[in-house]
Amino acid sequence: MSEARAGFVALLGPPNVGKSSLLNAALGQRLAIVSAKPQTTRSRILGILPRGDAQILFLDTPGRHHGPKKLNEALNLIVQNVARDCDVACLLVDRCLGWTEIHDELASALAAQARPTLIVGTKSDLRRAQRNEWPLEAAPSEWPAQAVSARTGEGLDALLDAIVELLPVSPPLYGDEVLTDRPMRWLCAEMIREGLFEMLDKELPYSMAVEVLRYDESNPKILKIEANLLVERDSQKRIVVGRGGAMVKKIGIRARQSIEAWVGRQVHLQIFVKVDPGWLKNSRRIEELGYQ
Ligand SMILES: Nc1nc2c(ncn2[C@@H]2O[C@H](COP(=O)(O)OP(=O)(O)OP(=O)(O)O)[C@@H](O)[C@H]2O)c(=O)[nH]1
Ligand SMILES: [Mg+2]
Repeated sequence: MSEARAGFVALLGPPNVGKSSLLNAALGQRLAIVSAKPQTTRSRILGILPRGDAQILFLDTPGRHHGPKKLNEALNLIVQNVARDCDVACLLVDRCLGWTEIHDELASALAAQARPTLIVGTKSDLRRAQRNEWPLEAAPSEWPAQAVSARTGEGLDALLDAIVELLPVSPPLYGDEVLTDRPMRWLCAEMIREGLFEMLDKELPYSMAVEVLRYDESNPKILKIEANLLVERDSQKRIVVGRGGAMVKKIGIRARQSIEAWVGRQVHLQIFVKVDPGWLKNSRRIEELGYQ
């Protein structure tokens, strides 16, 4: 009989490479939010996947990036800590874009700690990806490489097998039925935030946060949620509210539908738009909002 294995597997890489999509594809359900814009994920998200005798504890991370704001510092710290504490690292490379400076930086950090690492080529379903070289010349050759697609599932089984091989021998670290360490109210805040990337232009979602004020499950038929959309300035609030409240209404409907699909019951969602000047520079607020 094979020995039981379990351990933490970090999903690391630049913004938009497909870390959260890979997590969701591996788990076979939607846990982390995904958007076409970079820098969507703002926290370490644990997603637990049982596989045979093994338990893979995925850690989705924010894309490693540069920037002056306190929020960026906090996000990069998360990446550093996860890279340090994981048992296995998956270093993701968008096959359409290839190896970048961020990969060099992450690869040297992982090599310095002798962390078992897999190079994962993402978005393999795209024609642009298929035209590029694979495996990558620039990637350290001692690390195994696996091409995958979160969209089609290509390469996922092989990747999961390769991960299990590298996991330490250990009994399961979480109960069978546990999917994540994140509370439902936080997941709901994230689902609301996902809609912002879809519906609001350009930079605005980066200045915004979602704060759940009330999460009331006492009625088994209806889940009641009240949430603040935080913006930094009045001018942003006007855009988010929209003409006659049209935009905030649209945001609310989209969020309600995705939360209903997730929890499988009716949701009453009330959303308020609130100006919270400087939340992006305030470490305490960043922590309160669960981005640390
Ligand atoms: N075609 C295709 N698109 C993908 C695939 N994986 C991710 N994407 C797209 O790439 C974009 C970014 O995906 P995310 O999963 O949010 O990327 P991320 O690395 O988590 O991004 P951050 O959280 O911003 O660091 C989204 O538009 C996804 O739909 C894939 O396998 N195939
Ligand atoms: Mg992400």
